[in-house]
Amino acid sequence: MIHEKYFELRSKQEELLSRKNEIVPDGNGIYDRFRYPVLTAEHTPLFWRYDLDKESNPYFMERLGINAVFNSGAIELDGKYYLVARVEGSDRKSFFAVAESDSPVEGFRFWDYPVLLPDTCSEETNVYDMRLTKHEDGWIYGVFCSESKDTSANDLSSAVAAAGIVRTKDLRTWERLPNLVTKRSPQQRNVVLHPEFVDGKYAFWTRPMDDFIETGSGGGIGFGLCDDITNAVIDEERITSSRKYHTITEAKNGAGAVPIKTDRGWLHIAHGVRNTAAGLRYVIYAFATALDDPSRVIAEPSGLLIAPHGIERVGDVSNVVFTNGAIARASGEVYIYYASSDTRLHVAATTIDRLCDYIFSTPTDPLRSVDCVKQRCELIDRNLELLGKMK
Ligand code: M1P
Repeated sequence: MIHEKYFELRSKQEELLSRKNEIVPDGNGIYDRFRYPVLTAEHTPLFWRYDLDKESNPYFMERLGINAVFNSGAIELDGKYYLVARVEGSDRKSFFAVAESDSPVEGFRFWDYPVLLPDTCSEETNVYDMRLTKHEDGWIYGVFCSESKDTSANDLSSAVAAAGIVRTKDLRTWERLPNLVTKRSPQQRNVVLHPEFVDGKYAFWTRPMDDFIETGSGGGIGFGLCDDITNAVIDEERITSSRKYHTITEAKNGAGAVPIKTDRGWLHIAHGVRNTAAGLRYVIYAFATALDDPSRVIAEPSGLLIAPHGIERVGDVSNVVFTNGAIARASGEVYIYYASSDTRLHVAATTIDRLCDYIFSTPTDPLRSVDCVKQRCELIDRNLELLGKMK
């Protein structure tokens, strides 16, 4: 017999799932934030968490709790919007689950079952942060972090991060391919498959790392080519958007959403990390690379695109915003799915035109305070002249 409490919780959850979202007024002109997150732990089906049977669960306890729903890959297929979210159980293990909606900003509902990836690596302990690439070869690829214990180290927490690769046509049946091998980088996270062939090869955005947390000698977002996606090996990685001293990327950075192709170049929405007295601070930034050479950065506006605001600043890993998915529609609308503080998932809406204007017309970071002041004074001069107030 189904516990009566289930019906109570289900009707409350229905209110959450059918809640309308709305733009937060007075945005910054670059994008609009929305009032409510698009996915949270409370969005997961009750039957993933509770044993509904009154006999075996008289107190209606959560048996397998969900701790957080965050970093999601995103894709539009046949006019519907799909998020492949990172769902983290109370046991700290993450897995993937598909949520679907007719709208890009509200109404996301999880499918009945999470994704059960083919189990090809017995050492793999955790999986997370899938990027979904609709590739010109006809497949949809999912590239994610495959984490295993580092058995060569004495430290209990030592781990190894690699890029796992799966492919699908419908988000239901997944074929697992061997993990990406990068000959010069011992670890990889935040790897993204480029949607087009480059010089006839598969192209990956990588993030070379010496260690599980620290990128060490890894200088930024890398780019590498491989001949065969079914046995992906990258010999050389070229650094594209590099980490820089005293910027938002000083500690590390990493590719986020699959690059968006425009007439002016490939638009990239990535994350940058810096250290603070309160720990690492993750923000989202943007840059563009050339159409004729996607590894060549042609515009990198100064500073950040999205920083954690208000409640976004608080969560399991506070002071973090992170993206691994965006949907660019043929109409020019762009939806950036970003998670806050490793806890919940939000959406920001913009357009290709607005993003291009932001990326190509925002000045670059002059890297020194004195030059930043000069840069700001030039803006003030122009504005005061326009206002007729120039001294
Ligand atoms: O906790 C913040 C983020 O940390 C990692 O990102 P990076 O590899 O750049 O440090 C990822 O584990 C990501 O999932 C997480 O949101």
